[in-house]
Amino acid sequence: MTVRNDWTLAEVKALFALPFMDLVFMAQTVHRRYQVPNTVQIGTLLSIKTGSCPEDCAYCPQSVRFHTGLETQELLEVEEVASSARRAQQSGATRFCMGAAYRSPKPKDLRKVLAMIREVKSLGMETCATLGMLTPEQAQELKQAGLDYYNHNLDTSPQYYEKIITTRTYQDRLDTLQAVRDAGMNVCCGGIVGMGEEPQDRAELLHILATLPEHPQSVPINQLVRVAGTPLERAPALDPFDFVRTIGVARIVMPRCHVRLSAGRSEMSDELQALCFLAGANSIFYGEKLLTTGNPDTEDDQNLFRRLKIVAEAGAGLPGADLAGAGLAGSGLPGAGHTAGDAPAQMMSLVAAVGPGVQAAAQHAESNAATV
Ligand code: SAM
Ligand code: DTB
Ligand code: SF4
Repeated sequence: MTVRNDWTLAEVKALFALPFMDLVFMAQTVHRRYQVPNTVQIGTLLSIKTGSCPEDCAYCPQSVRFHTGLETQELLEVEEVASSARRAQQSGATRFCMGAAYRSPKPKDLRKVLAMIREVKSLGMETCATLGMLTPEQAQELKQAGLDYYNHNLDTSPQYYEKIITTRTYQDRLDTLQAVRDAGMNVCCGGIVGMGEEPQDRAELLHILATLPEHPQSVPINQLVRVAGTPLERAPALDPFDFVRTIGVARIVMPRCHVRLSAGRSEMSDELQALCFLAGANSIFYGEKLLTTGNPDTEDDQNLFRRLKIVAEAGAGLPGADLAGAGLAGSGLPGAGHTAGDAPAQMMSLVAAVGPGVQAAAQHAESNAATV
């Protein structure tokens, strides 16, 4: 099945303008064509360097410019990171993501991070890092050390971006994404919603992501965590249905990617999270902390997965994949080790049966495109 990366902005806006039920129905139908239903990828996050960041991202508790009362932490030692990854693996994680509050990594720090990546990789885990801007050479070094994914978000539309961050440009971000792609790493790139942006900004962000030379393999959709002391601490709350719409449109325009229901889950009800999964989210961070802010209790996530009969996805095709199903037993998360490509046949025929309805809705969306 071919995947489009020639979406027009009018088409993306038309998807946002669909009646909520039509959008969710279409998103779930696309989801069942391209993804394994009822399966969610589980990642674990560790902040390897916390706070004192020179950048001025208005949402971020780690900027040195805002007084958020955050306890800062220099770059951790390699052994501390390795033992944290081992603990995460014992509780079932197959992917380990290391986040650092850098504008871009300095050579000495990068050397240490490369050693961390080699250690985590040697455990047989998938590796992911987010370290700020990269040069092409740094991206190559990370790839050689065994980094599977690099997270670098566009955050919002180019126009709204200028109201949120002044210390680096949108083009800087696109250049880093290019360097990551050129080095052969998987791209993890998404944004934040609920920063006071307009619906148009959310459509533009998804349009840019869906028309990159290659779709990102992971697309985190973060709901702003409003941290006291940051300029966005009083941003108006987003209508939860608009959050779900953002997930749904991401699923439709980037059907093969993992859409991650990322920051903000602590403030969401189980029912809202279920709607996000229905709209095509199939990845979460598991563990009681994100980088510096809270995430749901692991017990709550285990219960949610059980109640929805969602299973944890194995690290498809990567070393350790065979262990993932068994390992997840330790986490308490149901883990059948499902991988893409084993969707039951009856599910596919259900999709075939609803196909014409989706095509009609798509045509409806396209004919609306001129008017929105
Ligand atoms: N410093 C690096 C960078 O900015 O690329 C890596 C770490 S940074 C904390 C990673 C991402 O976390 C940001 O791009 C942003 O999308 C997200 N993030 C930061 N603070 C957030 C908040 N308060 N709510 C939601 N997402 C947030
Ligand atoms: C992403 O898009 N979301 C994660 C991850 N990339 C590194 C981080 C969210 C951070 C939320 C605020 C905090 O905990 O500091
Ligand atoms: Fe620094 Fe990243 Fe936070 Fe921006 S988002 S202030 S670059 S840690």
